[in-house]
Order: sequence, then C-alpha cells, then structure tokens
Amino acid sequence: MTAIFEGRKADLEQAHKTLLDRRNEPEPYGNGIFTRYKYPVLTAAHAPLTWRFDFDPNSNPFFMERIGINAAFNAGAIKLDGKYLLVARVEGADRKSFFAVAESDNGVDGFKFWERPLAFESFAGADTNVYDIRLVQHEDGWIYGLFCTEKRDPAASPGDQTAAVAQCGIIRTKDLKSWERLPDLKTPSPQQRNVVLHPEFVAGQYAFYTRPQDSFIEAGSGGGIGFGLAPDITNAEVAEEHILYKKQYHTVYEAKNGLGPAPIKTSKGWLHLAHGVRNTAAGLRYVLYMFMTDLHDLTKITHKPGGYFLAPEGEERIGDVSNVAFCNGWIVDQDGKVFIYYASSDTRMHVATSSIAQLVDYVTNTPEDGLNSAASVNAINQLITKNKQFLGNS
Ligand code: M1P
Repeated sequence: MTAIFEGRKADLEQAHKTLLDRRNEPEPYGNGIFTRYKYPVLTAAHAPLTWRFDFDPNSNPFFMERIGINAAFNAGAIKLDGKYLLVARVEGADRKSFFAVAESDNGVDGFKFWERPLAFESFAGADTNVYDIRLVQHEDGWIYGLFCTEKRDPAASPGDQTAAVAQCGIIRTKDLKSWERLPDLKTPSPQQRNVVLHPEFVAGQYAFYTRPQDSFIEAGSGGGIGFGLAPDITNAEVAEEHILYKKQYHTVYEAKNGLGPAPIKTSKGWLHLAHGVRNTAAGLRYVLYMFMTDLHDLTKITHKPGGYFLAPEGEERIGDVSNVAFCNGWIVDQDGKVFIYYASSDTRMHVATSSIAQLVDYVTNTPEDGLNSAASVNAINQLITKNKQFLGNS
C-alpha cells in the first residue's frame, strides 16, 4: 500500500465524515412564512466514497476518483418508520441522472445515502435519463414514484443530437427498497414533465397533475399545470387533460410552470407548491409559488397568492443551471411541521421549515397578483392604511 493511497484515503474519509456529521442551523430574520437553513442538506460531496473510489490499493495506488458525481438535487421526499427520506436526482460526471435514497433522523441534517443507488427495471430503449421523482403515499397502499423518463427524439435528424422526448415513468414500492416498474403514463401530449399523482382516489380513479408541453424545453402553445383521471394505474392513461393553472403574461410563471410535490390536504383545501419560470436576458429564472384548490373540486383554485413563495438567494443562485429554485418533495410531521426540500440551481438540496398553519395563512392572506403595477401599488396602500389603525399617523 502506497503512502499516497493511505494518506488520501484517510483525508477523504475524514472530510466525508465531517460533512455528514455537520449540524445545520436555522437562518435568523426570515420572512415568518418559512425558515431557511444555513447549509445544504445534500450535495454531490455527500455521495459515498465507495461510489467514486476503487479501494483496492493494487488497482488504485493513487487513490484516484474513478467515477465522478456532479450534483444531488430535485429530490422526492417521504417519511417512513420515523426517518426523513429523500430520493435525490444524483447526476454523474457523465451527465446521466439516477435516483438514490438519503436518510436523516431529524429532516434538517445528517442525511446519509443508502449503500447503493436505487435500481429498477428499464424498458428497452425507454430511458436514456431519469430524473425529478415525486413520491406519493397513495390511499391504495402503494408508494408511487413518478419521474421524468427522457430519450433522444426518434424523429430528430441525424445531425441533431439534442432533441429529446420526455414522458412520465411510474414505479411503486412499499419500502423504497424493491420497486416495480409500471408502464409509462399515456397522455395526449407529445412531452410530459413534472407529473404528480394525487394521494387520494377521485371518483374512484387515479388523479394526475400533468404538464403538457409542445417541445422539450418550450411550453409552446400548451403548457400550464394539467389535471386528468385514469381508471387503472397498471396501464395508466389520461385521455383528457384539463388545464387548472395556466401560464400568464408578466407573472413569475409566464414562460412555464409545473407542480412540485403532491399536494397536502388541510381543513381549508389542498395546499400546492409549484415552480414558475420566466425568461430574462440572463436566461430562465425558476422560483417556487403556492396555491390552494378546493377540497372537493380539485380543478377549482380557491387561493392564488401573488408573486413567488421562495426564490434562489445568495449562493443558491449559482450552479450548473443558475437562478433555479425547484421543489419536488416535502414532508409533513404529525404536529403540522412542514419540511420543504428544494434544490438550488440544479446542483444541491436545501431544506426550509414551516407549518401547515403558516402555509395556510400565507396562501389565504397574501394578496393576489393584480397583474399590473397600479394594482401592486394599491395593495401596498391598502396595507399601509390598515397599519395606521395600529401604528397611528406618525
Ligand atoms: O433546469 C431547471 C429545471 O428544468 C426542468 O424543469 P421544467 O420541466 O419545468 O422546465 C427540469 O429538467 C428540472 O429537472 C430542472 O431542474
């Protein structure tokens, strides 16, 4: 065994342990709606060293990295047997994404990947790349994972090596360890990303939130968050998509939008977290926004707070795809505490904590987007006038 091998191995193991053992701290002076935390909860550096290094001193005398891990982001989330579990989109240096489960005892730090990445059947030629899983504990007893499955567009010309087709893959499990692959979701749209399964049956059917698109990147003439029903999950087909949340001019979701995790049921309605995208001279900007739908009519939006709920801040703004906040996982504890797991700039995972009471207050009391500058000024003036009753005229 060489001194280089021994020294590098010891140093890297120590640095990895220090990272995994690091306690997280809530950031002070938040907005009262949620609390951000100082450190990301999951990064590429959290990947086990056994995924990256050959530990045989004979075949790897320099203890060199053999397989690079580029990022850990866009994680689905679920609480099982008292553990907070993230199913992250891990991206290798080869640009292929895969899923891996990371577990924590308290939801804000100590996330540790399970020994091996998640494995499931891949239909021949179906998946070049898989990502952005949404985990749903459905009332039928299964935990479903809906994810994006992407492959090269079979209609692309030989010179075009970028055109892709994205659709919704479906897997299910009881324990996050063994997974059954079901046929991909069929919808009328040529492209689907950000598909989410509603946790309850609706009129005896499986209910899906979809995001139809004309092309791989552009929403085009379509887009919006769709909703549709499928009678059978083992051969799921949404024959008709009803657009429940449209793109809208000069809002944070004017270019496209997509649902985040499955909605949370509250006494006031279903709480939704979504991402909205707008274009800028510096490229696309992704932020998170919230809305609420009626408890009995899932296609009826009852509350639409204006603006973004969470936008990338500070170092969150920088990464492989900068200026992106994206969320496809949250966990609600018995006491109503909510753990919002969001990714920044397609690079790393963070947590923000809140509660059902705070989120319902935010969604039901934040003024709607008035859709023009005068309406925004009017909303501020109304608040100032109301505040005068409490603060006097000084
Ligand atoms: O790069 C930002 C995000 O872009 C896509 O999201 P959407 O389909 O809404 O445009 C996804 O590829 C997502 O993974 C990524 O974070």
